[in-house]
Amino acid sequence: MAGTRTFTMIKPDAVSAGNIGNILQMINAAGFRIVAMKLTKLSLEKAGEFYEVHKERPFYGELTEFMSSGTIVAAILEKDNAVEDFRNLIGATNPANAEPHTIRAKYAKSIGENAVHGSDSDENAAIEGAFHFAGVEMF
Ligand code: FUP
Repeated sequence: MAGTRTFTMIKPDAVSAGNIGNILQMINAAGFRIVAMKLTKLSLEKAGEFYEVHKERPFYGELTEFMSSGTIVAAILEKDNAVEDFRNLIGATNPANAEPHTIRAKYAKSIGENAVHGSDSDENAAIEGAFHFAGVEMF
């Protein structure tokens, strides 16, 4: 039976640090199947759209500038309980609070440059996946 889906981005800090391979290895080892994946780059405008929910937050400008500062890897992942299990795999938003075995504990630099994104609900996973991928790019 197919599992549920989540959406992730390997963020510009982790891509420029050469950690795409290490992070994908952790994702594979945790049992996620890759449904869609690409190397891409967000314009400032597109990053603003993606993070629209955070528009009023004080870190919005910094966040959208950072997310459009370099290439990212966007991917849709599938597994039973994908959203929650992936949030557990990536760890807390602030790497200082992330469990040691998590992606953010190993590869994030700070709360802002935190290596990976993971959707926070099934509904947002579908919206975020469709933001980056057409149906024919999902396998
Ligand atoms: P998360 O779901 O763990 O990615 O965290 P949030 O949705 O709360 O925040 C989205 C992104 O905003 C984070 F990945 C990094 C950035 N952020 C900051 O830069 N400062 C903050 O205080 C909180 C979040």
